[in-house]
Amino acid sequence: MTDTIFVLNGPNLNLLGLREPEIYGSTTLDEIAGMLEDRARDLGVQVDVRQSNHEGHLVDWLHEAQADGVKAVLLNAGAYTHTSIALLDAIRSITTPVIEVHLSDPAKRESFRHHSFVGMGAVKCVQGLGAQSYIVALEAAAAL
Ligand code: CA2
Repeated sequence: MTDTIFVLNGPNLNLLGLREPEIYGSTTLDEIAGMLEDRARDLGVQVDVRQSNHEGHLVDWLHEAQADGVKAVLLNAGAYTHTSIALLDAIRSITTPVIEVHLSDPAKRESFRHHSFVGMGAVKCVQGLGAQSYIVALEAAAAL
């Protein structure tokens, strides 16, 4: 059966392409989903792209990734990256590998973005490449 990769997106990422394009680019989340589906087809995997503004949904989806036996999770947890011990606990509670993704490079931004709880549990981080961060992360996930 074809391997599935979850692509989970956190708060405010539904606004991608509509606000702050100087930071996050002008590509919408739907367009990123389309780019991921195209690349996934070439890589022989399938993607399931989701977004929520609610921390608990992201926790539930991480548990679902384990229960469904998905190959890997790409996680752009948005600002929860920097605040959420619940997400770190969820990542640590599953054996599914999680790859952290960011459009911007948080290390080059405000100091409150420098710490990542997600990064404490993730196997890898891809950041600072705009929408391309997701593609590079998908390629890494498919190769796991
Ligand atoms: O660079 C990233 O991908 C971030 O995860 C984006 C988060 C930010 O809190 C992280 O530090 C880095 C913010 C996502 C907000 O998305 C928006 C999109 C369009 C307009 C406004 C916000």
